[in-house]
Amino acid sequence: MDKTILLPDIGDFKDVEVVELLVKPGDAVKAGDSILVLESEKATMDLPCPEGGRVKQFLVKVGDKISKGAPLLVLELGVEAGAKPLAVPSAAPPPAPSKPVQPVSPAPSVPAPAEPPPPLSAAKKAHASPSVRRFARELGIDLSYVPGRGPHGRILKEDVQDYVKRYVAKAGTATGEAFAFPEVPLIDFSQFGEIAIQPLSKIQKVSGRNLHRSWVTAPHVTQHDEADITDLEEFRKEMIAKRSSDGVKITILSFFMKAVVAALKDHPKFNASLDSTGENLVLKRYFHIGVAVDTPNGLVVPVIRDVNHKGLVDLARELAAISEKARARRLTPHDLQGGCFSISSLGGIGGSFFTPIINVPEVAVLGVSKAVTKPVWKDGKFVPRLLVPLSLSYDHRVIDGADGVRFITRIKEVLQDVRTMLL
Ligand code: CAO
Repeated sequence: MDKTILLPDIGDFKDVEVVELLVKPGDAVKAGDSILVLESEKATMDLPCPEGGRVKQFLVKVGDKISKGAPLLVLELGVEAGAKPLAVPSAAPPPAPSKPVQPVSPAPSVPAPAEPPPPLSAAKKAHASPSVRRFARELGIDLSYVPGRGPHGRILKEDVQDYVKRYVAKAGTATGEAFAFPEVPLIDFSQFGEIAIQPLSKIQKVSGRNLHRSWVTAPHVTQHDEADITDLEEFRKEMIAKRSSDGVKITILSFFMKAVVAALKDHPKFNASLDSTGENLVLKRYFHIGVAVDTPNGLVVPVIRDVNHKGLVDLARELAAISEKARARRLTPHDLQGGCFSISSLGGIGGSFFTPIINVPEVAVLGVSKAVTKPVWKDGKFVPRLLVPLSLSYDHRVIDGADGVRFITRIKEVLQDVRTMLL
């Protein structure tokens, strides 16, 4: 026998909005099960079904405004709750919500939640207070997706918040929770001992954001090698002695800049950036090299322009001037823009090999560590040679491993015999 369920007297309310249907045609319900949610200006309420049976047809839909006595649904009486749902005739009005509501919709590329949507009938098991339902609705969350951790599986506000947090973490990755960025735990370090809080400098905050962006957007590969700079150092010292009256000391870094330009000319893909679509390379015909400078306030990367047109002495002069300007915090935006490739030299400090981080949108960076004299097998015997460790990081989206090796080999070739710079 069929019975039409009407909206009972729910107090002093008229034109109350139907905001959610909690069951669908074919579902079996028992007396007291919530069948829909109403929302007035003052409150949100679940409406219980007065009798048990199987839902045959809804006579209202989400968005309808209804008052006492309005027909809500047709119920087939005498069907036990828990009975298998019937196939819904195609003529029946579509169940609502017919599609899971996407919890957040920042961009079309955001992947769907990793777990498959639960069956809609789970919605009626989504026990939650009206205030939690309203909270979920404000966020656009379908509660049937949210696991409840309250008594008897009731969904709490914290469950909805946790769900959103997990979704947002997951949204950044197509591979699901296992590879989502794990949250950094909040730890009160003072529980372990004395602490002091030191705010980061403005430069540290800005460079930290840039480094993080580079690290997570560009898949880095770092290729290491050593270049024999024994002859280069001899030549440099000779030049310094000859030009002592200039007051300019030719630095090793000037040679590295020239060697990098020679390699960029031979391998134009390294003097490029991906365009905003990620589908094209923007090849640059100019040669502006960024140099990482360590300042008391943090790391900055001023740019030396047109390195291809400048000699070693000019480069050394410009390098000294720009690093002094950086340390005096007098760099202008122009000084920091337009770089094609960066060099990070820690050679004056020490260490051997490291992973420099690409200054995105550039596609590669050269790290230089401290040159050390080592025994090298040459012409049938070991000879002492000055070897400088080189670490080339490149963006693997743009550069293949073979190109990476060719590029570092060309740099090495130039450093080992500066005459090849002219080739
Ligand atoms: N191997 C051995 N010695 C080296 C060397 C190398 N690779 N590079 C430099 N040196 C020597 C120099 O010849 C100089 O020695 P002398 O005074 O006896 O001639 C001494 O080390 C100091 O050099 P420097 O580092 O002051 O000068 P530079 O021209 O080589 O570098 C600059 C200039 C601005 C790059 C450097 O001062 C600097 O700030 N380096 C740090 C960059 C940095 O922090 N990078 C890390 C980025 S990731 O966090």
